Order: sequence, then C-alpha cells, then structure tokens
Amino acid sequence: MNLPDGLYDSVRKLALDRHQTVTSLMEQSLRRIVNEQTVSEAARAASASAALPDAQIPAKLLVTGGAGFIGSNFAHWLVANTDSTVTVLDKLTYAGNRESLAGLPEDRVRLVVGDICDADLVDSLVKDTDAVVHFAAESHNDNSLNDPSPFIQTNLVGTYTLLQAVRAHDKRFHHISTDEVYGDLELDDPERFHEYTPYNPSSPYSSSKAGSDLLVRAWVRSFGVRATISNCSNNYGPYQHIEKFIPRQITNILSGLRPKLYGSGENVRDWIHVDDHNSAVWTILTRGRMGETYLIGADGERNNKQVLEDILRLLGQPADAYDLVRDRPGHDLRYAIDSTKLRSELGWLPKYRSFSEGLAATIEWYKNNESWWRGAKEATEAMYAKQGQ
Ligand code: NAD
Ligand code: TDX
Repeated sequence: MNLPDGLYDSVRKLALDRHQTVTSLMEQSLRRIVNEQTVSEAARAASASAALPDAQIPAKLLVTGGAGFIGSNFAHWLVANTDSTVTVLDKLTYAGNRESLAGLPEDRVRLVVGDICDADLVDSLVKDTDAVVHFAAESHNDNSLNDPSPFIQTNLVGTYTLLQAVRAHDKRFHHISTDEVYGDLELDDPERFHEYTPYNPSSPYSSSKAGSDLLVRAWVRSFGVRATISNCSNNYGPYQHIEKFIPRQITNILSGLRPKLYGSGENVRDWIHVDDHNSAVWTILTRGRMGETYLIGADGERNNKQVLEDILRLLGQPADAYDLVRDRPGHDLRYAIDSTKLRSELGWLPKYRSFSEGLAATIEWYKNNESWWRGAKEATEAMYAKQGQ
C-alpha cells in the first residue's frame, strides 16, 4: 500500500513516541520490582541457608587448570576460606603461570605440571584425592577461531580422561563451564539463560565446552558418576591473562597503547568478580545435588563500550581515547544469567555488589603487579595486530 507523502513519517514518529512512553513505564516498574527483589532475595537466601543440607567438605582436592586465571584464584580462595589441601594439575600452557600460585603455603598447595589428557598421570592423582574441580581448558574464543585443535583435545579429550578416572575411583567431580554454551541473546530480549535453556554454541571454544558438559551428563546417567556442573558468566579480577578484554585494555593504557574495542562495542557481557564465581563453586561442590547443573551470575550486564569507558575514567583518560577495530567473526551479541536456582536452593549470594569497585581493585592489582604481566604483553599485542585487532 502506498501512503501519501509525509503520512508514513508521522505514523512512524507516533509509534516511536508511544513505544518510548511504554518502554519508560516498563523500566520504572521493572526498577521497582528489582528493588523489591533484592530485599526478598536476601530473605530467600537466608531461609534457604536455614534449610541447607549438611556440607560435604572434601579434605583433599585436585584442581585442574589451577595455574590459570580462575583456578589460581580458587586456590587462593581455598587457602583463605577452608582447611582443604590442594593439588593443582596444570600443563602450564601460555595461559598458565606458576607465579599465580606464589606465596601460597607449601603444606596446603602443590603444583603438578602435566596434561589432563595423560590418562596414567590423571588416574594416579585422582586415586589420591577426595574431589576434583575441573577448570583446565583452552579458554579464549579468538584463539579458537585461529586454531580449534587444542580446544578439541583439552576440552573434550581432557574432560573424558578425567571422567574415566573419577568413574574408576568413585570420586566427586565438579565441572566448570560457561554461559557461552547457550549461544547468545538479542540486546532487547527480556529472557536470560537458565538451567533449561537449549544448548546453541557459536564458536569452536563454546562448542567444545558444550560437548564437555554433555560428556559429564552422560557419565552421571550411564555410570553413576557423582558430578555437578556450573555454567558461569564473564569473570574479572586479578591473574587474568592479558589477552582477555578487561586486562588487555588496562595493560594497554598502562603501556601507553590505545584500548581496542571490537565492532561498535554494543555486545553485552554479564560480569562477575572471580571470588564470587569461586565461592559459588565451593557452595555447589559441598552442598549441590548430584547430577545437577547450576548457573552462576551476579546480575552484571554491561556492554563493552560501557566497561571500557569505566576503565578509561578510573585511569584518568578521556572517554573516547580508544580505537574501534575489526569485529570478532560470529561475535556473540549478549550473555545474561538467571542464577535463581543457585541462590534459592543453595543460599548463595555474590559479595561484590558494585562492578566499579571490583574493577577499581582489579586495575590496582594490574598496576601493582606489572612483573606478572609485562613479559606477555608484546607477543599478545603482536598476535592481535596480525589480525587487525
Ligand atoms: P585460563 O585460560 O586462564 O586457564 C586455563 C588453565 O588450564 C591454564 O593454567 C592452562 O595452563 C591450563 N590447561 C590448559 N590445557 C591444559 C591441559 N591439557 N592439561 C592441564 N592444564 C591445562 O582459563 P580461565 O579463564 O581461568 O577459565 C577456567 C575455566 O573456567 C575454563 O573451563 C573456562 O571455560 C571456564 N570459564 C571461564 C570464564 C571466564 O570468564 N574466564 C567464564 C565462565 C567459565
Ligand atoms: O580487545 C578486545 N576487545 C573487545 O572488544 C577483546 C580481547 C575483546 N573484546 C570484546 C569481545 C567480547 O564481546 O570483549 C568481550 C569480552 O571478550 P573476552 O574477554 O575475549 O571474553 P568472551 O569472549 O566473552 O569469553 C569469556 O567469557 C566466557 C572467557 O574468555 C571465556 O572463557 C568464558 O567462557
């Protein structure tokens, strides 16, 4: 149908105005609901804590990938918050760093350098532990686009190797996974990921993680392995490799380089401090129901441009002092986690309620620990420069 000149524009403007009014009314009521929810959530968590099953505390833990970002923070967290002893099994790939475990007491934490695909080594370590927490993985999406092969080997064959060992020795297993197994959401989708969202991974990284989750589920069902799975959103905090978004931008600024934003910076990630991830992992390991999956998230949705502007502000730089660079192929648009099950069933709550505070502390850590990251900076930036990023 042809509309007379100008009528189409008037109708469109009217529709847009209406849409904005409705959207802002919806936002106001949503904000009210969120405030009410924060209060009722604390009450729910408190009543869940009162009814929690007794915690099963493992005295001896095997932590795979414990020299990487989240695993090394887990070792620090365990030493500070529990009496358990920890054996770290880590191959020390480019992403692992023994310095991330420096300062931890030798009678509580020992590092075994080795591969989770080495069945004999894995078997001997699993035999001698009470529980395994499995962080080891190839973890960077951009690398998986350049060469998927180590992702298939470590994430799939490595997880299979561990599952066979915990099956043989009847040991408790907790598998660390990611929200990326669910694919992505539209920016304006009211939905968030939950435990029954269908798997729909986009990259070689996320599909290899999805495959590893399915192996765990099959070993639970077919062989009665005592396992749980958690799928967490994007972590930030100390000891994160400088290839990843937040540390890359911080260390760029500290090195006099301009930060690099993929595409237009609209992609949304749901940020959680690594200590909150790890307290959730401990909660699931000690109180979770066997065979269950729990999603971990702290309601931290922000787009990449907002995060970068926060970093620039905290480091005293102008808000526009960055470069827009080539987008990631197949770049997932938005991740968002609904962690109601973990909160209401196991009484978990995140400690970090302010992203800016956690980010400021993380920036301070990179400022004060230049010796930890400086050695990897040149090679990391050379790799990105080669791909126009
Ligand atoms: P990371 O890349 O920093 O650390 C991975 C560690 O695994 C490294 O120390 C590496 O040396 C080790 N490793 C790799 N291959 C190995 C092998 N074959 N044998 C033994 N060790 C090996 O990763 P991360 O960010 O700490 O992620 C840890 C886990 O958490 C991964 O399973 C990842 O999928 C998951 N996860 C990460 C995030 C995040 O935001 N970083 C979010 C959700 C889930
Ligand atoms: O320089 C950059 N500029 C940029 O805009 C980099 C390195 C990234 N980005 C964007 C891409 C993503 O939208 O920032 C966002 C975060 O990127 P990454 O730090 O690479 O994380 P992501 O791909 O979201 O995956 C992370 O969270 C889920 C972890 O690396 C995974 O291991 C985890 O499963």
